[in-house]
Amino acid sequence: MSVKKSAIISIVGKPNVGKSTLLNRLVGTKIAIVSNKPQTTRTRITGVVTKGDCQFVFQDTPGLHKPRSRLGDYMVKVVNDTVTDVDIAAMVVDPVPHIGPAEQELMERMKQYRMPSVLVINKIDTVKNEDLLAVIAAYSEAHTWDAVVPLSAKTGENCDILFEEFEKFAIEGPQLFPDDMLCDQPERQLVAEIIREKMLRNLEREVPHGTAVAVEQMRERDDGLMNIAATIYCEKNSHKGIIIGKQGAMLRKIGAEARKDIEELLDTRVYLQLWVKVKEGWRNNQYQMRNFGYEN
Ligand code: GDP
Ligand code: K
Ligand code: MG
Repeated sequence: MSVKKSAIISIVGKPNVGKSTLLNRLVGTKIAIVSNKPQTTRTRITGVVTKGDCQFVFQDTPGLHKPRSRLGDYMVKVVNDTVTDVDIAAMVVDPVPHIGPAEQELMERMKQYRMPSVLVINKIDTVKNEDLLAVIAAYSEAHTWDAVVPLSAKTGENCDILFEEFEKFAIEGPQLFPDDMLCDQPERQLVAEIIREKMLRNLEREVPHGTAVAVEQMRERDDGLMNIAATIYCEKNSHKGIIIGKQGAMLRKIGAEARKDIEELLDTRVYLQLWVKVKEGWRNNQYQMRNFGYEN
């Protein structure tokens, strides 16, 4: 069936509310990084779902935060661009009846731009039904929502309802992406994001936040095995030591965990080679940032 209408949905919200988990759930595959540490998602990730005659285009955006460096500025720019150029805003929140400054600011912007806005109260697997009512009441008082959907991105409960709500705001027009497309990011970037996720999971916070991953080679061998070579760039020699670990143990752990996910993503066996290099101050160097793929 050919697509006749589309909805572009920006998934916004403060860090750790479950935006990436929700995106993965909606797209049905792992295209965004999930971790319990903030700022995991550096780049804007777009997921595409085609259902019947409607195409849903989802954008996962970094959370709102104060910029610390040029990379921080860039991330804030991505957030601003995203909120102005989308059709629908889906604000994801934790199931607590307290509205923070990040939510406040997002609601103001939605109102200012007259965007259709859907409130997604996530993580309902962690609260009792009666506690949910207080959350709905608090948010309903603060903003006029086009829809309020309590769900669990983790278990999938209620996630299908979101599509119905978004479809109400779909706009007739030309097809935006091919039917079978899931994600607009090149595989190399996804592979790099997976390696970063494993560093975030395994290392102390200061180390992975100063790193970038460059995937230098991705080549499929005749027997189907995918050869991947990637370099982890860090800011200090001491960080390099931590990433590599005692007799290479940490790097092996990161590599083994990353390989498992990459195999799942690419649906093929993977041979992953990881290197660690020190590149001082890469975060403030615009040329290098472009090299790592952080430019629009
Ligand atoms: P983001 O920063 O908004 O993209 O949030 P993530 O998707 O990275 O999720 C942050 C943390 O919340 C992770 O540890 C997720 O596993 C967890 N999480 C996300 N959705 C749910 C949910 O529906 N229920 C529960 N219990 N945890 C969730
Ligand atoms: K996160
Ligand atoms: Mg995220």
